[in-house]
Amino acid sequence: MLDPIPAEASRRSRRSFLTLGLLGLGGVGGWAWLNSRPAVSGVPGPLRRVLDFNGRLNQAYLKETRLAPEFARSRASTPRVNGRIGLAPPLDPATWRLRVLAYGTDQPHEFTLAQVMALPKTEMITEFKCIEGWSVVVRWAGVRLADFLARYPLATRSGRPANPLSPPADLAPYLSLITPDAQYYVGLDSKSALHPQTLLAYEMNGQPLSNAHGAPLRLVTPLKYNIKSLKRIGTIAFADTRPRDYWAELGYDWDAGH
Ligand SMILES: Nc1nc2c(c(=O)[nH]1)N[C@H]1C(S)=C(S)[C@@H](COP(=O)(O)O)O[C@H]1N2
Ligand SMILES: [Mo]
Repeated sequence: MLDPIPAEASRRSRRSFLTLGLLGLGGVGGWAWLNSRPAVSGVPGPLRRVLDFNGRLNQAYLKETRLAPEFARSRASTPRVNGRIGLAPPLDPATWRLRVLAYGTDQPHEFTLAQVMALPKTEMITEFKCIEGWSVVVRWAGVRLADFLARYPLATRSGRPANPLSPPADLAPYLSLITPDAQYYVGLDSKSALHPQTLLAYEMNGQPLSNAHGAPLRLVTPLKYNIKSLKRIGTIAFADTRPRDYWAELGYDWDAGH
């Protein structure tokens, strides 16, 4: 392993300070506020009930976690294109599928973009931070990974909807994301994967994602450096041990939190 990047140390103290402030915001009020974000209507009743149930569980969970700060819409701008690993092959959105391998069985399930977009839409305006030292506020829209895994229960051995309170033996401890060509790959712990600000994003600043920014679907997780926000998702899989991670293999912190 290489030494930790020097900038990491100075961010630590700022992080504990922010955490204190956000604990106050991040409780039930934070959840209610997050839930008041625009969501698509027309979600079938039973599905909405599953998601509401999941939301109530998340509410309890959120008391013990933190939210990344959100910003005014006027602060949002478009980040530079950074990192093109895994984006080289041409991609036809019409034939693209999100492949998800069910935990425990590795049985593949395929989803069209329309199926993903049929789930409740979540918007967030968060800071997008690169380990190179720049950061930009971006308005993202997509589907919470937690909502996806509540509707399509592929992250648990039992086949029950995944939520942060799922018994540890039932819920996969790790999740892996891989580009269709397998050139870029990222590992996430389940707590981060099910965090309410972890999105399967399909819009940046009100526009469909461009190819260079990760069309048709990318991850966004504002609690982590951007190295975890994989563009152009091909496959999601689950694992019992830390999955391979492109930048961790080059010496960066596997968690990459900030
Ligand atoms: N597939 C893929 N995703 C990726 C990368 C990459 O090289 N390939 N780079 C990461 C890094 S380091 C950054 S800073 C962001 C940049 O996202 P953007 O191009 O949308 O600004 O994407 C992340 N996701
Ligand atoms: Mo980055």
